Amino acid sequence: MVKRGIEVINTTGKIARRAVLIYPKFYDHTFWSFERTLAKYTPRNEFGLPKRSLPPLGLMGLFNHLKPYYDNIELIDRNVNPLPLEELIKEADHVYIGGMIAQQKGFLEDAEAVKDAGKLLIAGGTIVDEHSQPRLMDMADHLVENEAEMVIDDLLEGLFHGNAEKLYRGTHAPPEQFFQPDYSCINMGNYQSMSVQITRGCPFNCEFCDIVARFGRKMRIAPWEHTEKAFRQMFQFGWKGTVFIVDDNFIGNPTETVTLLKKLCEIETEIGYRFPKYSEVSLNLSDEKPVMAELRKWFRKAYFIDNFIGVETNNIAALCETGKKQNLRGEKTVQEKLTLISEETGSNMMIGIIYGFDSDTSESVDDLIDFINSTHVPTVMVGLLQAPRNTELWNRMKEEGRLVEEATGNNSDGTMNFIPYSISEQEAERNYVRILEGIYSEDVFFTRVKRALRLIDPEVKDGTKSTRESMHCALRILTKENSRIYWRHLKDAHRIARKRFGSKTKGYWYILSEYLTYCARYTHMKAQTRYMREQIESRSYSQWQLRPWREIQGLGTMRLLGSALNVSVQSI
Ligand code: B12
Ligand code: SF4
Repeated sequence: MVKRGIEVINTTGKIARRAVLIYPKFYDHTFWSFERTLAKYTPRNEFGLPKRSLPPLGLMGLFNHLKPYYDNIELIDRNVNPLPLEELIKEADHVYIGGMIAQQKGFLEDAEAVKDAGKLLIAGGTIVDEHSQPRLMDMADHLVENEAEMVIDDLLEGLFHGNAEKLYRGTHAPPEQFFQPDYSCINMGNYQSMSVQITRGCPFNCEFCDIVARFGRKMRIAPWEHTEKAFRQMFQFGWKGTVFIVDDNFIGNPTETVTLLKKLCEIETEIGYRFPKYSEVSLNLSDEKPVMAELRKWFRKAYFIDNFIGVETNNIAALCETGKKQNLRGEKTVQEKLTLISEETGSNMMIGIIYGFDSDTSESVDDLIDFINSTHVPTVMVGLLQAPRNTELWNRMKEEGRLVEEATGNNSDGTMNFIPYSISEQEAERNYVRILEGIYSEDVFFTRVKRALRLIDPEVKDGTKSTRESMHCALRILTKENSRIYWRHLKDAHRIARKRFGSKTKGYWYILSEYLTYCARYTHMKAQTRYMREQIESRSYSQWQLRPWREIQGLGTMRLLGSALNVSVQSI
């Protein structure tokens, strides 16, 4: 492994005195931010602001890597710390800034402030894209695109010698090189959950997904010592909450995942604490193969309380079109597969749904709503189909002349960046609101909640937040926004819990606390649904956005699209 930067700098000293790492603010309401839930129910952070869901893991790893090269280094999450940026970076020689496209506004604001203060600016994270981020490319002194591990030392060496390049393009790092996060660089109390990354990559190749382009199809698994260290550190620093294993498909290599789960159980037995965990997995977790049955068993033992699954749609033609064949395997229906997973893992799940495939129509919306409402899954992330750069869908849309603009980087903002085939863009957006309202009305949501409460049962039922914090949240959920709704369904939750586990047992309290978690999420979903309706109702549409591609093609593309669209398509 080439480690030129490290060797040269180690023999000659530090790169500079002080570095500050910045995680910019998220401004827009997004599905996963759950900011309304966090603002209303959780205790405040150290600055008196609402907690955030998760810490900036990429920067925590970068922090650890950079530590030896500066006398002084600090990580600041701007979603947590409200102090003015100018003050925070006053003493810094180098400012590193990283994040995702959904942070674009905050990113550019901070980048501008850093440059105004005359500091050296280094940008990285999934936002960095030579083609779609021209302002950032202009503003930053140095940028790292893709994974940073294989190029970071070249950058450091360049900074040291004053000859660093403008853009470093990372390649897939071998797992032993993965940055290891340093959990001491954040105040864990500012977050609702902690995160760990164990693997990168996914063996599948769904047409719309940029994960494969980003991380490859071969699973790269961090050495066990990295994972063990992360869990030990979280425990050592007193973390007692949930841990999100952020891997894009934690079961990409099922045999290896079984081994990992066994090791997680061992280490947690040794430290005497079981973190409630959640992750992202593909639907083939329900397959009949023995290794999948083994996996489901170990998910339960390893105390997974939730898993996110990309179900995408009930439209079989759409699944074929998008190459999501793993969702079509076997004889079982999707509902049966989801039920089996919850029954055998004991954990609940969140599912992702996408609308806007070529074979989706306005008529298929009701089917989709009915399908979602027939499951036991309360938390459903619905998005309109987007074609991010570097995906096969992007290439196809470009080839077919349907691409209109860059994807927004927020897959649940009700926008599409290409012309849908069977419906117009306007119809797609209106149908999006219909879907949200169809699945987040009180009756259907709480029906799904009650189904979930009848199924979930992870092996260990302790280990969640401290009683004081839980009580604080519970009190707020039952006294603030929508509280009448939450009281109304509480008696059913109580009955289900009592019938399954007897009164006031651990199982009983587990079910009730899960019920309250769903209530808290509902506050966010309901507000997000309202917000999306307002957003979409306020949009205006050009002629070409009122027709599906199917018709536009028939009418003659050029005449309908007009010059404005042609300019933007050609520039992409
Ligand atoms: C965990 C996660 C989240 C978490 C927490 C994120 C947080 N801290 O706020 C939650 C669940 C809240 C979340 C939410 C969202 N997410 Co998200 N999320 C992820 C996920 C699964 C893992 C991120 C992670 O921790 N990776 C591990 C670390 C080690 O990797 P990393 O951060 O990329 O860092 C590496 C490099 O980028 C680099 N690096 C990072 N920063 C910097 C800075 C500098 C200076 C340098 C040099 C290098 C560098 O170094 C690291 C090692 O190589 C990624 C997918 C993925 N695998 O990356 C999606 C991902 C980042 N999310 C995405 C999206 C779209 C969203 C949402 C908009 C979804 C939605 N509709 O709600 C929201 C927006 C967030 C919000 N708060 O509102 C997209 C972003 C697309 C893009 N190009 O920006 C991704 C890539 C998934 C995808 N393929 O679509 N997300
Ligand atoms: S299974 Fe998930 S992570 Fe893998 S390619 Fe498909 S959408 Fe992407």
